[in-house]
Amino acid sequence: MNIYRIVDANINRVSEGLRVLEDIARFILENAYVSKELREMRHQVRKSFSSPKLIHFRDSERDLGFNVSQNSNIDKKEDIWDLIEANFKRIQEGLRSIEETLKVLGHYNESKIYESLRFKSYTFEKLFCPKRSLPNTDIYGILGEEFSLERSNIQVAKEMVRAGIKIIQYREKKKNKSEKLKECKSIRDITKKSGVSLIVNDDIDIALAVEADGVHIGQEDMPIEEVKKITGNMIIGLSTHNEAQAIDAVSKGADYIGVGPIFSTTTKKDVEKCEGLKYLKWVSENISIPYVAIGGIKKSNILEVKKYGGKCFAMISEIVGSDDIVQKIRDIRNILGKEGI
Ligand code: TZP
Ligand code: MG
Repeated sequence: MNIYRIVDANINRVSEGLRVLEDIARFILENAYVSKELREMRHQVRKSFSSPKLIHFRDSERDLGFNVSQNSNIDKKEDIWDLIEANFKRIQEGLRSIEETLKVLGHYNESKIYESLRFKSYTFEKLFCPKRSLPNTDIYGILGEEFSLERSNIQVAKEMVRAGIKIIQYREKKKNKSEKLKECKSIRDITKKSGVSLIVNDDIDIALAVEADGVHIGQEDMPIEEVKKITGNMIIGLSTHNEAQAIDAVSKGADYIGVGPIFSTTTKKDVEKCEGLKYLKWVSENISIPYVAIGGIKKSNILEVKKYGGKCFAMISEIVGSDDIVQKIRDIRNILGKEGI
């Protein structure tokens, strides 16, 4: 029956699409993990249904699709992202076609396998999205309810957004997961509406659940290469306290590093040793990825931090602990020589 031709043609079509994406992941995006997973998927596509009837009904010479394809303009690709999108479409359409056709042929179990492969391809498509990048900004806002003068994290986030902050980190050490998740969902809504990036500290699962722009992890957390496997195109920030950690962070693919503590701080428990301004200066001269100075930074000392190479400044207590958050941010920006908001 000719219906087997549909299955055969689509298994080839899907495998070819996967092969293109596998090569892009390997040679262009240099993501060995995704490339390996796609190869595995390609093998599953080939192996999950076999029947002598497939070859028996194959007839590529007479395949009408070939002529149509040869004379078509639809395939024109402007850039690599078009190519990626087109190949995912091709794969998903092909898998859907196999899935439906196998049902007609009575191969229900195999049809389910191809259906699950189609869902898997949607996940992979997300991993191919262009990498997000840290906004180029002066102030990196960090939440912390216990320092917020009885205001909630949500209220403080709204104030930060009102003040024109472009990146907010959710950092909460006192609450349980479900409280954090609930709060983060609201903060995600607030930040998304105003085009502000949201980074979640520590909890990669919450970052994924609320579709944050990124995660921030420390030296004791999951290694960055493992984090990268599950966070797709999210930004990954890593706290560093010395030169060796900075070099390591760059080589493992961090998108930015935290540099500090610059000055002494009581906001963080068990704060790490760091040669503060000296280390910052070294980073400013030797590290090519974005870096964020942190720890004890105030309106009163921020110019000194700038003198040592600081470009982006993270502050917790100075901002969340001020009576008038919008005014404090305006003051800091004036000191830094930026235009007021
Ligand atoms: N990492 C290094 S110092 C620090 C963190 C999270 C705390 C910064 O808080 P503050 O109030 O700005 O000193
Ligand atoms: Mg941490």
